[in-house]
Amino acid sequence: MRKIVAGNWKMNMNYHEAAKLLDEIIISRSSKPDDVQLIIAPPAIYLSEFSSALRDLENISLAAQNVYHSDNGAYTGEISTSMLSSLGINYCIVGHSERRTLFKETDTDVNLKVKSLLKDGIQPIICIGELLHERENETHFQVIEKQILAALEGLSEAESAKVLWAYEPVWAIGTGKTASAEQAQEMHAFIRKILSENGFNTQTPILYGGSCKPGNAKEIFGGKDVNGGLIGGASLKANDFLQIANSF
Ligand code: 3PY
Repeated sequence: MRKIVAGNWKMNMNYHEAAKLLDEIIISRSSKPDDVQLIIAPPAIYLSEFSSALRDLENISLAAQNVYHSDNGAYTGEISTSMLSSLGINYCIVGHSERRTLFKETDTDVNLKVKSLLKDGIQPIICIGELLHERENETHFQVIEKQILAALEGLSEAESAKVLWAYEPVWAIGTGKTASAEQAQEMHAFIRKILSENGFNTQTPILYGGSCKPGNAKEIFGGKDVNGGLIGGASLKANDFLQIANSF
């Protein structure tokens, strides 16, 4: 299974800071073997230039952090999947908990975005995760099952093979709390079970996200169903991000 470490830069860094960080990552990875695929998700405004900078590098790809599902039209401020595809963007994060919570993105929105991305040849990184009270009242497995099935509604097994998953317990995002390696592995195995029971592809990467950092990445990535990470804050420092990428 492919190992993937993705950096979700969120809405951080001005252009100069972002370009410097990308350069540091490129310099350090250009001499590395191709064993771990890095994905960088910068703010959308930097995608065009970064995609030119990364053109010849196979082990670093770009992801958008969000997209709108319609092809074009009067949707002020939005970006379409075909626009991303025309820049050669390979991945797009969908359904991050910050989008679900702050921007009221629903499971239906996630499903529409996934379909639109696949139509334009972009691999969605679908974020799923339970809230703190859902873990505490032990409904976390039901929540995750519902999110998976809603995201893949109407998709074939072949289409589901193009999807990457990111399990991001919401209580571990921006809180400094991390799921234990056992909790992460347990949920990742559950995700594969749900995919299998519903006739979807089970061989797609499942990343862990939520306060993953150099100090805990190795332990978390040790889980047999954990294929890498979607990294928030720690992806904003080249050393931390690269250390995480070396944690397999
Ligand atoms: C985090 O680790 O904080 C994330 O939200 C990664 O997407």
